[in-house]
Amino acid sequence: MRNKYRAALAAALAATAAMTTGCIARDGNEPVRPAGRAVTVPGNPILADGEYYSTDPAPFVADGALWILAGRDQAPPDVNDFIMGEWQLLKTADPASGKWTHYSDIARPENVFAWAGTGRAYAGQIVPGPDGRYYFYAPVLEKDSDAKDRFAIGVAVADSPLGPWRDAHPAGPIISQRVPVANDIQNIDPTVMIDDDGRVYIYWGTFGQLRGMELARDMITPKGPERAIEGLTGFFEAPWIMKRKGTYYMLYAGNRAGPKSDCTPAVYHACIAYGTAPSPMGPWTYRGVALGPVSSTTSHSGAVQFHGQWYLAYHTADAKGGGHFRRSVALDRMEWDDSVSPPAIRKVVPTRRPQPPLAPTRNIARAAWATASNDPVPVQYWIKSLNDGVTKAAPLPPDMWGSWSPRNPPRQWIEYRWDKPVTIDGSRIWFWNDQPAGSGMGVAPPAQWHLEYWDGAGKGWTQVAGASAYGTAPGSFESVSFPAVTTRCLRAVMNASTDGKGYAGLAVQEWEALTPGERPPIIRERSAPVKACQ
Ligand code: FUB
Repeated sequence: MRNKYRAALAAALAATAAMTTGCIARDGNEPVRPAGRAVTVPGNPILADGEYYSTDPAPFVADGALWILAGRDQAPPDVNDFIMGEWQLLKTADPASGKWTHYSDIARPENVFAWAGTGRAYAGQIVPGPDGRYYFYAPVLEKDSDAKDRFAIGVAVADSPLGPWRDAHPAGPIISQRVPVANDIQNIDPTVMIDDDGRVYIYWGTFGQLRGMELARDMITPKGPERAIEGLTGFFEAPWIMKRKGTYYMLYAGNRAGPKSDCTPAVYHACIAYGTAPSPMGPWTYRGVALGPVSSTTSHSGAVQFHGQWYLAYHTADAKGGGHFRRSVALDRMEWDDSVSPPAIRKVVPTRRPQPPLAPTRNIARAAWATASNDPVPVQYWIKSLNDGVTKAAPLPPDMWGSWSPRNPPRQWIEYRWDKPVTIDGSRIWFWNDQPAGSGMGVAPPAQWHLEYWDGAGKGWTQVAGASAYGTAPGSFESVSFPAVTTRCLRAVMNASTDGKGYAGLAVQEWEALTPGERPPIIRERSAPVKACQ
């Protein structure tokens, strides 16, 4: 009886330890595996309530189920940093059922690798090995290293995706700035493929640098040589290797940006692009875009075939309280166009769980086409964020319209155009700054601003009459009201801050145009510009 009680107590303590510290093997005992919690989800993101953010998905199939390895974003809402202490798993027997099991904290860098520090549990991948075990390729920070960049890739092994994960190469990372050869890149985002002939290949990299190398068949030992992979246009990071019908495919986060780019309008954002090759080491040919930019600045994907259907797992900022550093995993179907050679990936259509109806509003900006005096807007900014309805405590440049350039002019304007005349009697604007008022450099609040509308009766651009004060404080909405005007085009004209020697740039996170009464919101995703007022 006493022994039974002891055993139960030991099991309970072990289970608590596993839930709080990740899954650790205990010599001679049954492995302790984290308990999952069932979640039923009506759509993307999979975990949406903001309790757990999940990021950098890497899907795989094991034990008849579809699994997704994910990191965990833990940054507070106003912190722009990858604070990521652990990895987690999501598992489903059928993605269409919406029934998932969520295993949090399946591993932490410092628990698996004696040579790793805490945090920075970046994008890894679990690969079922030929020996029936699972291999986990994990980018972590080395605790003690004289390398300029301490990111390194370790390999862990386990009998189950749930662990316990043990370092498969306790001597240290298999890839770093020091091993197997010296390199000067950031060694993260590993992706691994076992080819049909049993040979194993690993690819990794970020900031435009992609490397590839053969591993020994033990899934662990670098065989080399380490090669720079070329030909994947706009490669930024997040490679994902796979093979279908004899062709090698590389999905990746691409950031070739510009108003005419097929990838992304803003350089901070990314699309998921892909290329193909006839052999694991190339030559690689760029083929197009598999997924357009998502709501988070980073994009990271993995594809998998499960019960005959291909799926793309990716992350977004769409969960409750989500953001660029509070991302959440989504899963959608991925289809192939087999009428071309090599078969092409059809652009994935992202889906979302049903959203609550938006509250009635006076703001009609979301139905307008936005343009600006500095068109084409510099690629770090995004004109469409002016009227996307989103303001953030710690925005990144593509969360705003901006005008900063090495030589800023004294005046800029932003403009809304509607298809038909609208009646407006107020406006709210949210300025952003990194320099104080009166500065002649960086981005500062405007010295003054005012609203002008297009007078179709012949006066052209006309300042609104009888406006209340135009506030210029950054970081919250400044409101202005005026007797109603009816127009098709509205401008906010801003005089740049100056120190008498130069002019600062200007930036606006959100700009609203208000009608006299509330109405159901009209949101238009416009792909073509609305005609100018003239
Ligand atoms: O999550 C940290 C980093 O953000 C990943 O390693 C990149 O791929 C990007 O998603």
